[in-house]
Amino acid sequence: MTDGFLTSSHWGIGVVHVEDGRVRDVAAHPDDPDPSPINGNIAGSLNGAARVLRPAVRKGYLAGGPGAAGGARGREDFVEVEWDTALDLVASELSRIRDRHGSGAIYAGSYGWASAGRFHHAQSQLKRFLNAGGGFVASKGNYSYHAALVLMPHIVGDYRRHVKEATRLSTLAEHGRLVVMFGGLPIRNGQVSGGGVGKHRLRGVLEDAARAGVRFVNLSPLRTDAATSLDAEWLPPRPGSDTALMMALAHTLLSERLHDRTCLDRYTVGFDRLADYLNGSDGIVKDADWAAGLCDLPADRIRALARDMAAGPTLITTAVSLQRADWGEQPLWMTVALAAMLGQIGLPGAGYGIGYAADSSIGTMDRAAPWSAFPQGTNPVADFIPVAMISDMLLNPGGGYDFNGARRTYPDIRMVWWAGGNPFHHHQDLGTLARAFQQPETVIVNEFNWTATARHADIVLPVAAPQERTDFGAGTQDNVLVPMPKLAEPPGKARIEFDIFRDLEARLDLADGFSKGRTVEEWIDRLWGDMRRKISDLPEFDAFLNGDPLEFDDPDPHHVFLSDFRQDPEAHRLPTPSGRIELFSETIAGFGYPDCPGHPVWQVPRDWSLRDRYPLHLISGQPGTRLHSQLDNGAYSRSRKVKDREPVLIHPDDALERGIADGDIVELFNARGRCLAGAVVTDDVLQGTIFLWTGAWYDPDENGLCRHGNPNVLTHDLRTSALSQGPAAQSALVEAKKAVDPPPVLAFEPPTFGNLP
Ligand SMILES: Nc1nc2c(c(=O)[nH]1)N[C@H]1C(S)=C(S)[C@@H](COP(=O)(O)OP(=O)(O)OC[C@H]3O[C@@H](n4cnc5c(=O)[nH]c(N)nc54)[C@H](O)[C@@H]3O)O[C@H]1N2
Ligand SMILES: Nc1nc2c(c(=O)[nH]1)N[C@H]1C(S)=C(S)[C@@H](COP(=O)(O)OP(=O)(O)OC[C@H]3O[C@@H](n4cnc5c(=O)[nH]c(N)nc54)[C@H](O)[C@@H]3O)O[C@H]1N2
Ligand SMILES: [Mo]
Repeated sequence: MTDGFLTSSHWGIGVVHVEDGRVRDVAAHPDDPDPSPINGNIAGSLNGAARVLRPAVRKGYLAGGPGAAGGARGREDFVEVEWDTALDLVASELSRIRDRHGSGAIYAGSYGWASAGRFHHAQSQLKRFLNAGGGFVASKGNYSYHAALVLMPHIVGDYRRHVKEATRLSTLAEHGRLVVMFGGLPIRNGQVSGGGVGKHRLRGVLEDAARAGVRFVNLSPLRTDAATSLDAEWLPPRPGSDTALMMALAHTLLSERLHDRTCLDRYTVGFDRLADYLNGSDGIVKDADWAAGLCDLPADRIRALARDMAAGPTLITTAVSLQRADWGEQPLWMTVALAAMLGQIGLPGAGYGIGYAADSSIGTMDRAAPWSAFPQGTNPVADFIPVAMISDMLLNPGGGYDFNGARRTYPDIRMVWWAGGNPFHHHQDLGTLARAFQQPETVIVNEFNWTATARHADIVLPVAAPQERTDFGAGTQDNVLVPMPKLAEPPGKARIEFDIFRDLEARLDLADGFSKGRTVEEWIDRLWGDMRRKISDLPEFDAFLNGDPLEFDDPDPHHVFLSDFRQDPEAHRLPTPSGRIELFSETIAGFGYPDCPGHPVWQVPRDWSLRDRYPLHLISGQPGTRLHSQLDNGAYSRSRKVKDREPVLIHPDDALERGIADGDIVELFNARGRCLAGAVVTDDVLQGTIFLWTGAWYDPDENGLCRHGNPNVLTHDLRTSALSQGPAAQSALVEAKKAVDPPPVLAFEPPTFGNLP
């Protein structure tokens, strides 16, 4: 038995120290071989000044009622109110909107990671509640790997299957030889797994491979994207140039006859179309000399790498960051094409994988059984938007757009309701989002902290945090069930979301469609009971809640992606139109999108035309010190800030040229926006590229300058392509200078509260 109470987070199991009824400290679980220090944020954030303690309504909304806000959202004071007042407002507004405009005028795509815990999952609570009363406009896809979700079914098969069935990295030690990593395999990101992780295995399994003699090549603008212990060779391409680099590798294989023609014939269609393109069907031969000018790597080194890749087992890994960029489908398609040319797809320790290290479970673990979840019900509204089209939707009601072969129309949204996400951290071009958020008549946000999203709401409902409610945790692709006993009371007037929706259900006369008349305890018993019927030897919930995590066997520890297809491509046809890997897709060609034709193509990222004015490529990678924006006001995240600002990594030459010294507060800017950040001068980052981690709480002054360092004031809100309409955050160019008279950061303070006159 562990000494202390357990909790579960997306970054692992924590052992909680409670004192005077408050969470004081969360330590690592002793059985975790590589625990995450992100636990160090929990106590400070839950007890911080930014905690939402009472329901609050924007002053102008309370006085004037619903309507477009004309700039007041995000600027006006709030008035704290009683729960009855807040819930009456929500209930009457929901009824008004539904009566007048229908449920298709409510947007509750509500994207976000929320917290671990199978029952209290924020989006499930909100969506089940809205489904019980008529539904809502949903969102499709995610900010993580949206282009992959749309592209991969056309060319190989469901991307979620790629994730679940990724070739186990443990096969590298025995069968591997070379790992070529586009975007590296950052251990920093492998701290996290959706829904939770019992044990962090990524570092261990890669180190096993290195010890067995496997070589790693880190093709990434950040040296530390490969763990030091892997002793990887660092070949940093210019960000956004990977498609060209991959094409040059492919061209070398082709021109030196190092490609596997037998495998291409057996497992793929359309290679000849791609080969013609590589050979210059558009007038440009995609050879190493051509690519060298785009990716800034020596042509000879590109050729040598291609020969090395063809000389024996090679695993190509591509980070999903590469597809969160202009034309993000292309590096994915070229990854598949390169691996197909090497002829090793379906072999252990070889082939390709997309998204390794983006989640600690990918290629390291799978779950033994489907864990129970709070059912969301069915949504009577069929309408949706691709998730990253939120600003466009709000600004263009009735407007048209392309998506995956369809011509669609934006809904006319009157109400936005968010729970468990932070669009004012996660969405691109926050200046435009702030304008878009003025359009709806009502914005409701459930939060436990005063994030920028809560500040842009009309009605803010304060909710309990994971340690303030009873639940059980389990990662979607992990094999551990974790007790999550309630360890503290929610502070102030904060409440459990289920209870909030139950009260609303009563006000709206929804005939128990949300709660089915059950309490939290009754629901959890039911979900647990469902699992006990499927998994033998599962204890009673009460015994489990006071005990250790329950670990199950890994169902398939040596799995190899597409090994069945390799053995028999007829018996195991892929779910593509041809049943094979499509290096040319008739379907995609038929859509007629100039920015995503029928085979992989090289296109110049949009911001590159601005290089003269904004010469630095901004990469906004996932932060090592937190999960996105979650608990950014906690101790560990704050300990890494530079003079209270989010750290930005800048190469010594770039710093020198601009008179910037390590520890300076700098201003990053382009035509879209400006933010402050704290300079960390380091040659771990490629010259010409700067790294500003995502997730610093957006802290705009009156002129839209973010005082704290959220990169999304600088990113563009143009999507990957008309095919998938995925977010393209990694394609922004910026300039940097030393900041003059930087104002203090106010992000972690609560907003100003006033009284109604
Ligand atoms: N520039 C740039 N932008 C990016 C990215 C990038 O690489 N670069 N990455 C993108 C990616 S991959 C992602 S996944 C997104 C992540 O974007 P989000 O998932 O929106 O980010 P989080 O910070 O995890 O937001 C979760 C919010 O839910 C709240 N929360 C937690 N638990 C609960 C709960 O029980 N109830 C309620 N009501 N709220 C809760 C937290 O306080 C937090 O504010 O960001 C995207 N944005
Ligand atoms: N600690 C922590 N871990 C996380 C998260 C978190 O917030 N915190 N978020 C989780 C989530 S939701 C997701 S989706 C995953 C995301 O996983 P990823 O998308 O893989 O994560 P990133 O950190 O954005 O990118 C990984 C690396 O790709 C490199 N890179 C960026 N652009 C380019 C490019 O154009 N070319 C090349 N060759 N390399 C490039 C950068 O050097 C960057 O460090 O991470 C997950 N893991
Ligand atoms: Mo993500």
